[in-house]
Amino acid sequence: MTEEELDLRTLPDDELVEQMHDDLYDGLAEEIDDGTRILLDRGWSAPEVLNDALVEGMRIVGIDFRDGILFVPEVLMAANAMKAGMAVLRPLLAETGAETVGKVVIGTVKGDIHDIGKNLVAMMMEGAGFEVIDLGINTDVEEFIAAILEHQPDILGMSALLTTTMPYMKVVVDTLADRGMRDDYIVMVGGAPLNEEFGRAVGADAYCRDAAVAAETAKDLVARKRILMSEQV
Ligand code: B1M
Repeated sequence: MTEEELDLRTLPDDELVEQMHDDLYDGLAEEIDDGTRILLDRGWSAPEVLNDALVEGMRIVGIDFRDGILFVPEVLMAANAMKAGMAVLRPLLAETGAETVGKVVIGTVKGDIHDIGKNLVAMMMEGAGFEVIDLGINTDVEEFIAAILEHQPDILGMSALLTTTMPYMKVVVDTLADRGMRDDYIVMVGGAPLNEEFGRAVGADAYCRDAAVAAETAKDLVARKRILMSEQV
């Protein structure tokens, strides 16, 4: 049977998920949209579809990109397919009906155009009840600071996917400190090449390994900040 003839609905869950990994690899946005909807119809939760079908598929793409089997145009198509699935999941991940628990300004740092992970974090934070101001990619320190001054968020979130761009997070934190603003905001960082130690080294309040942890950590840190502030009054 050719790709065109394959009816995704006839596949059992495990084969459908495998097929979605292949479709992501091949950058087939429409198929990813279909597969995502089918799994949801079968009772899968949005985070399950996200992690098992989409993020896992993207992990496989990443390995072959690293090993020189896939190149930028193919990875862009895979990213585009991933976004098609995320567009279906977005309202479900954001659907809590919770009151706004705080405000987040988030962006991918200067020199870096990776935004899939950052978008997921933004979505999960929205789902956790935050108002999210997303500055997009390639964000420099002045853009971060202008947004902070304009929106007065509880949290500044920065994402980086390249070892060459992750040090820029320290530039942002240091600039905040130089301008006497560092203690006014919670700083959260994340991205595949980062770790706890790096988070501490750049002076962030938290490093988060994934979007779910980021949303939980954000809620926790904002709640703690509110308690501290109420004790100071
Ligand atoms: Co790029 N790329 N890429 N790429 N790319 C990586 C990162 C790489 C590891 C691939 C590899 O070699 N294996 C490698 C970096 C190597 C390194 O730095 N040591 C790499 C490279 C080298 C490059 C280029 C330099 C390639 C080139 O041009 N020669 C170039 C860089 C351009 C630039 O930024 N200036 C480049 C370009 C691209 C594309 C444009 C083709 C595309 C991006 C499309 C897009 O984002 N719109 C792309 C992609 C897709 C990838 C991989 C394959 C996948 C990244 C991804 O989306 N992962 C990636 C390989 C990999 O990481 N396995 C790779 C899925 C996503 C859900 O995970 O982003 O980690 P992630 O986000 C997670 C967590 O990290 C965390 O939560 C997210 C969700 O759970 N998280 C946070 C992220 N941000 C957070 C913030 C938080 C908290 C948690 O708080 C605020």
